[in-house]
Amino acid sequence: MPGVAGAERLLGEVEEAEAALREAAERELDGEASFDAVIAADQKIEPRDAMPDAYRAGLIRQIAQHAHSEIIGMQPEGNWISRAPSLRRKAILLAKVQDEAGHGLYLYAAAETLGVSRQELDTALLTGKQKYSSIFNYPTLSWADMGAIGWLVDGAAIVNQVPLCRCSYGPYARAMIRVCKEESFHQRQGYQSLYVLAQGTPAQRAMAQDAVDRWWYPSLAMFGPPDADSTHSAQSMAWKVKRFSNDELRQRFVDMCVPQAEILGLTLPDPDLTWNEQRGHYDYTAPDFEELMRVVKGDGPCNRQRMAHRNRAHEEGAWVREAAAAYAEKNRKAVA
Ligand code: FAQ
Repeated sequence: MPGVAGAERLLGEVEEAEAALREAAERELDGEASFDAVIAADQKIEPRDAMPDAYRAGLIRQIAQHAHSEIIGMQPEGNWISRAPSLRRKAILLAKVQDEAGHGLYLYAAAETLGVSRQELDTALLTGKQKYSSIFNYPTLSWADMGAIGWLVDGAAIVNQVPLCRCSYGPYARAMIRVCKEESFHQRQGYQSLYVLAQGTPAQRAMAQDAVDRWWYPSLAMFGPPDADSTHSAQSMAWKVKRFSNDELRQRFVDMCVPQAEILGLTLPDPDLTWNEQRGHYDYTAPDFEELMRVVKGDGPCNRQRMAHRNRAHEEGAWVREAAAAYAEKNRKAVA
């Protein structure tokens, strides 16, 4: 498929990270290496290792937010499963949304290894104590949004997450390998879907362009505040959780999208997007970070709707959790 060279490169990076993880697991550090020595040696911290409280708390914050994003992120696309234009597109979208649920579950499991329970994490999401990504507070207005989300939102997600495959906490890094492989498929299906619309009737083309116009800046904002305003970056990079800054990753994403948009024959909604020979990167207009902060604080177009839906789904699922707990208890007694 045309236009996915950037995505191919990212998938290559995931495979290299996977090989590095295997290699790290085989190497042994002398005796009981301290936390700092493990980090300095680019080894992985595992659940039973000693770690500073702030490292543990910071990881719980990030992994939980990431898990919640995957779960809330099912809503904007789930909205279109019943209206997909063909059986094939419906099956693809169903599979994608199920993948997001799976990602949420691997990530909750990774967070649990840090000593927090699934119930605590659920409660933190449902009460708004913990956040989820700003991007899922925007509405999906047309079928073309499914293509734009796959291309831009999953595209931004993998640019941000491929470096996390090399993060210093073993369970998070391992979860990210699988997540990134699946996100890569998501990105391609979105791109392909948008490509078909862009080659279609004038109305389909206009719908594709409108979707790109609406999703571009929220996707740029996904990378977080500019480096100067990022509260966690410095510590997170010192601990090798984050490997690149918010602005570095945002730039990488812009550089990847411009040639892909050209192949689609669609424009990105930024008249100032120009190649800067000196920097070797595209110059671009930054997203509105005040809007990002408003959305993060709960005042985006769909925050209330997303939270109400999640709370309702949780209440309606109570009987499933009770049945699963009763079944587990029955099995436990049978074994005892
Ligand atoms: N939305 O100091 P920094 C996906 C908060 S998954 C909401 O720079 P950090 C898959 C941040 O938490 C998408 N909040 O923070 C999919 C902090 O607040 P706090 C999710 C944001 O952690 C696709 C404050 O601002 N991905 O898309 C956002 O160093 C399609 C200061 O920020 C991840 O979670 C935001 N955009 O860097 C599913 C990846 N940006 O907690 C369905 C893992 C910043 O102090 C369909 N996370 N904040 O109150 C990360 O890489 C990092 O946490 C960042 C933020 C880069 C998001």
